[in-house]
Amino acid sequence: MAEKYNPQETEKKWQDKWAADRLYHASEDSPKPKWYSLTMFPYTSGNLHIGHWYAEVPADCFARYKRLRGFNVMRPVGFDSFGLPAENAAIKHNIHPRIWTLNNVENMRRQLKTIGAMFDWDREVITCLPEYYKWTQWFFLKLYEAGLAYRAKAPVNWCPSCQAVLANEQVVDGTCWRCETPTTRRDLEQWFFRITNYADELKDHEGLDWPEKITAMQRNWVGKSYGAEVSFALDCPTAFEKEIKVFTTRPDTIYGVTFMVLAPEHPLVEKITTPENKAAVDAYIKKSRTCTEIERLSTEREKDGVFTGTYVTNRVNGQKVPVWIGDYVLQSYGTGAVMGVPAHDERDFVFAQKYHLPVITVIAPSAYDGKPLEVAYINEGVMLNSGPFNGMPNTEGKEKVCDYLAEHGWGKKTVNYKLRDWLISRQRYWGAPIPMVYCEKCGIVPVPEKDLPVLLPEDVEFRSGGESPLKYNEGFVNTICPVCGGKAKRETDTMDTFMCSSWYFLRYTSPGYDKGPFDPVKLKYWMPVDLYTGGAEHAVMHLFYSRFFTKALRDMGIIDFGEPFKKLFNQGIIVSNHQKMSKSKGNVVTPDNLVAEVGTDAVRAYLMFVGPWDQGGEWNDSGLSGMSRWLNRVWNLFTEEYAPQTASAEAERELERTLHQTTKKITMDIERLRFNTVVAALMELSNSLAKLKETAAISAENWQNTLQTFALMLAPVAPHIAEELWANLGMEYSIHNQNWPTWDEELAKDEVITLIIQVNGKLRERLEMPAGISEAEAKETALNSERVKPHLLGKTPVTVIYVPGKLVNIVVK
Ligand code: ANZ
Ligand code: ZN
Repeated sequence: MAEKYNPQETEKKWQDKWAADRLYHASEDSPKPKWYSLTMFPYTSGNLHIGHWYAEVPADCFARYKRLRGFNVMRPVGFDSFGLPAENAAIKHNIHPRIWTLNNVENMRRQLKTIGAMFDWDREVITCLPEYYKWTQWFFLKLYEAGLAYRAKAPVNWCPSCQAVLANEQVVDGTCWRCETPTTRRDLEQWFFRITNYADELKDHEGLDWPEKITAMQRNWVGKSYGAEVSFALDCPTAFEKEIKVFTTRPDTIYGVTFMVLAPEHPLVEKITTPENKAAVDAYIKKSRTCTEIERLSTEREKDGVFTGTYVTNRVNGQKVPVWIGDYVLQSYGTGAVMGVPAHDERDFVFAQKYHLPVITVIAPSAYDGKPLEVAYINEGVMLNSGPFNGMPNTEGKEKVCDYLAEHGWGKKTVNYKLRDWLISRQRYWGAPIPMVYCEKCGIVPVPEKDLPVLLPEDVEFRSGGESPLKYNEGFVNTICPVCGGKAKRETDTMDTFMCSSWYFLRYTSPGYDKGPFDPVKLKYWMPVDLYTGGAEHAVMHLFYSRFFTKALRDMGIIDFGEPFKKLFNQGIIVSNHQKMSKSKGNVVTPDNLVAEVGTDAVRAYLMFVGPWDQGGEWNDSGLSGMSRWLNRVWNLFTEEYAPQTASAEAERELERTLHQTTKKITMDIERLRFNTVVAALMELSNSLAKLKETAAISAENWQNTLQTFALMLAPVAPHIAEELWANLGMEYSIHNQNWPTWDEELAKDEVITLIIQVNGKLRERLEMPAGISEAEAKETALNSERVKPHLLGKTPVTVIYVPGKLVNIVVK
């Protein structure tokens, strides 16, 4: 009897050896083709949960497979470590964010090592360390030089009682998280990146192998709308402006306008509001200030507004229409003003019903009877009540109305994007300081590159209000102007942490490099990332910003490619009792405990087995024990003595076929990132081998080769036990440096037999079937055969007789 397998001991042994040998260190001077395998780096929350494992394990399996396929695989790891949680923890537990974060890094590093992944630890990056954020600041300077960074006023959440800026997360139901005072919005000078310059390019995913779901979300995020800007005549004694411009995607409905709505923040509101309406307008503006844009646009929210008292003229027909304000119109989109066409827009219809505004149908539904519409008609149709355009299909009308407006100077075709510039200023401590200085004489001055990094001071006082302590740190704020040497003040905002993660994958290519953010030669070798995996929740922000950075760098001539991630894949989530795991539900699975119980390989194999990787699956403790028992059976298969008798050609052929078939299946499934069926196929193979072993009809040499092939295919899934079994077979270290097995199509083919199908003894069909077909399969195929079915109609099969490899006889009454 072989000794029982001890996963914990074996796993530790190999992990130590792999680390000592730097087995997974990837260098650039390999003759093999490169493969950059990347998983979104974890945030330093402190603990690795099962979701992290689910992100890492199948990705590691694939990277290992690529390595066996002859690629020079680089799989780096690091920590996203700036951000609000560290600061909150600091305030709550009175611990410095740096200490809190670095403690977490240490714990998570230890936990990550238990995964037994092929991480190249020499490439670790930690975004909160000066050696890293120095280059984050460098990127800021580059974007500034390129005209892609600018300063402008933008609203922030403000608590009037704490007198402090609040992050979005700190506004709970419109109130301050600390004192529950309703928050307001306040304008502050902040830094933006001109990501909108890249709107069209970011919408385009040509040549990328990305999930359609994600590319669609990115296109929506860019939100390109074709339409027209139309000006309405304003004749108001208190405003010198003579027109108000709207943006519409439906110029074909211009004759159906019965009102106009301005965003409450629209600069004309104050000027055109008549004295009798002023109180109502002011109250409305005040109310809408407490809502976020998302709330304002929500379809569930009631659309309301107030009348300003002023009218504008629709120039195409001379109609006067009232000007309202309503907070479903956003100041930041289009022109901040909308022409209301209730007949053909759902929101406008609701608005018109509520305030008894007229509804004029200008696009006829088919077989329109001329009666008032019950709901907005938003589809295509023929134009009516539209002057010279009557009778024209509205699709054509869209173009024609634009031409008409342009001829008269009343409007023009335009394109609008939902995408906004990226606001990167954070009024926080735990982030990379923005490397800018304000000088009384010279104005805004960038910190010279040679003075980077602008270090975050250590000695700061945290204020519970949430405002950046940097503002009150005299030593930090007061500096000298790099241009004139006079007194100057530093920018006290820090950068959005999404900046740190927008380029970390570039840093991995040469993490120690100190002449720039990356060594251009190494970068050229590794980039782009061949397979990027991570959660679908990053569809827009992180994946979007990373693409922007890459494109901006390309346009600065620093790199020569424009897309960072060739292939993208999003894993699903692991649930427990059909619910997302959460502390409050008490259904959290802790990887550390599992590893202690059954070992890493079993957890790895189980995570891959629970379901297709992109769909996730249900965690089940007994499933995990099953996996652990399977690995034990594999152990026994290898280590319990094999005593061959005389080899049989038939058994050897069966073994050969099974091996080639399984190799083919596993290879193709790994290529599709379908790891659940890979594990299932390995299990099936081990069962077949166990049966064949009993027959003792396989030669000793052939048996040895078979075990080698099996170990190789097990290696990406369960790298430790595979390494141990490989060593036991007397093979050279390391299994992870070998070649993936190949298969032969011919040898993988099933042998074919001809089955005769009879009904009540009469020959009805001959069927070609694989030699190894089971009795149940043979009977089922026979009963369902098209030639046989007519003879079974209305009758019941009494017995079905199977003569293996020869015949199925169906007896019916
Ligand atoms: C008149 C009209 C008639 C409209 C009709 C639609 C249907 P997207 O596709 O999102 O670009 N709109 C324009 N600016 C707005 C703003 N700042 N806030 C809220 N809504 C705004 O939608 C553009 C449409 O949304 C525009 O076309 C305008 O309403 C409205 F039968 O103009 B439409
Ligand atoms: Zn100066």
